[in-house]
Amino acid sequence: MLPPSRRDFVSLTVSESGSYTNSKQWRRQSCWRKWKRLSRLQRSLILFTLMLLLVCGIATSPTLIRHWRGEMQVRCKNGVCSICSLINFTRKSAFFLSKNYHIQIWRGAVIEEERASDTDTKDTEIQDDPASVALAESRLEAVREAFRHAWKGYKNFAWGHDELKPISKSYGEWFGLGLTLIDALDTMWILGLKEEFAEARQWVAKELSFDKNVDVNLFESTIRILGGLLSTYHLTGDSLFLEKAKDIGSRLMPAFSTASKIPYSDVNIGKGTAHSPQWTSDSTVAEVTSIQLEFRDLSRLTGDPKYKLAVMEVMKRVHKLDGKQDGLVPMFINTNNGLFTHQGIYTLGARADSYYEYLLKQWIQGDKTEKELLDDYLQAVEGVKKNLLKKSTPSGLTFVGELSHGQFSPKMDHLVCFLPGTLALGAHYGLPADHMELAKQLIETCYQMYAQMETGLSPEIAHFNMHEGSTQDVDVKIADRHNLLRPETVESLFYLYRFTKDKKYQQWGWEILQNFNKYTRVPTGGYTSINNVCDPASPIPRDKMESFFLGETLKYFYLLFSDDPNLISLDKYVFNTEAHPLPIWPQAE
Ligand code: DMJ
Repeated sequence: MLPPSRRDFVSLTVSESGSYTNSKQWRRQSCWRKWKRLSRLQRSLILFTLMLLLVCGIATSPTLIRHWRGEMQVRCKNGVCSICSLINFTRKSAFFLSKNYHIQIWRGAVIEEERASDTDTKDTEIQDDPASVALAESRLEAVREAFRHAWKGYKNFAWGHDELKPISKSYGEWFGLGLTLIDALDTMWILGLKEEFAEARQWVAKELSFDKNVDVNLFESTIRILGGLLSTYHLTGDSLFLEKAKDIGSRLMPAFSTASKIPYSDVNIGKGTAHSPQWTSDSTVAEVTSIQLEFRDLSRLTGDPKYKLAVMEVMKRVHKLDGKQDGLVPMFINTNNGLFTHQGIYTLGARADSYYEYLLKQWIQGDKTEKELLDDYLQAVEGVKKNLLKKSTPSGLTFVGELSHGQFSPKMDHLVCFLPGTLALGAHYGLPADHMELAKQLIETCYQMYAQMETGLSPEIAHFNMHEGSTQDVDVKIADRHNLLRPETVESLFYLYRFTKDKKYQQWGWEILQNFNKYTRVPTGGYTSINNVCDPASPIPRDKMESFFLGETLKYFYLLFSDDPNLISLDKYVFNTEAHPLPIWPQAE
């Protein structure tokens, strides 16, 4: 074998007398003579064949096809940018062009300003060998196709209503505010589905009214409706969405009129009244602490501090409360006295999950200036490590269990699978490197929650085995076998892929998407949640497509399969807990 230095090139020797140039001229003349000797028919045939080859070559070039379809992307490598590899120019001029000539905004290929550090340059590299580009494009198209299929069902059977019931070809109403349509707006924008977006915008302009005598849940309507409208406004610059966001935002404010400043769970947006559920005066901790990104953004956009003040008061009070264990919070808080209730139970799943997510994300949104939020987040991660992390048998998967009055339970909700993504995001922002290591371990576990099921789809809740001799890591109780098309694992796969570029995360996501297509896709349009992930022969449809399937799950699939780090850059945007990207504030504010 040749030494490395001699392996990768061939040499060409040119004689001193210049005979190489002479022989080239001679060959050119002899070709011309041969050409002239051909009959007119022969020449026409050759020219026709060459033209045909040229046309076929252009038509099958993925780069040019994308160019014609308006999918221009600016690619930057070592300070040099190109649009579809056709034009080369510096990154600065790319930004200039984007501003002045409006080079693509569809497909969300938002062109970012030059970035500060050298290490960041690596992030802007795009894997652009033809095979990777073709694979990525086919997967992105598969997501667009899935969205169109879901949208077809929604449009035909549930247009303007909250949720599609794809099996009965009807709809379900929760707030009566077109929840799926609003949740899906920015997904359509990011996926480049122009026609669908235009139809939906028309509905928002003509039909959407918040002047309705209806009780809505503060948290759900904030993350899905307010969050969806705000992010669509940020992505499109269309003031229609800002006006609607202001309207719903101000109608939700009565929820904060409590003695404790801890908001009620329900608001009547027509009457301007708010209350707790009938059976309790408690609110859920995750709910009152996961509305902050949206209301803070609304204050920034309107210049009216009242929204931000209301939600930050909640954070201040929760920050000071007794009843936490190593930074972990209980699941309920009382709206009369502002104290935690049902103490002693700690989970990263339902009712507490997004409290942890929003500690980190508010700190990021505020450009890393709010120290209390960071302190609480760091303490909570330590609390998770100390109290809730264990390994399963036989594979040694790291999982996050629950604590109930000092007793550990190896129960993990699928909802907990937001955590690897959040930990990875924190590590990206300079938090301890072991957060990233933990993120990698946990995403493996979340993937296994899918891979170890007969359908390849995760149950709502998994119980991990810890006793010696167990032959499988995950047990699923009969009541926990359903799958609601939830996004958390895909969300975390997206973050892990963005930060590590490890292709296995895309591959895992691809398997999951195929299994959604296999077991939850309804032929007449839409996707349905199912009752039994353990039985491929009879997964049993539940006849409901949750709005977050379009708002979150498909959006995160798309972002996962995209190799463009500027497609909703994580240095510019922070996603709310319903996958609606909101801008990170510049330091000066
Ligand atoms: C979504 O509404 C949000 O992601 C929320 O934080 C948790 N539940 C659903 C998705 O599973």
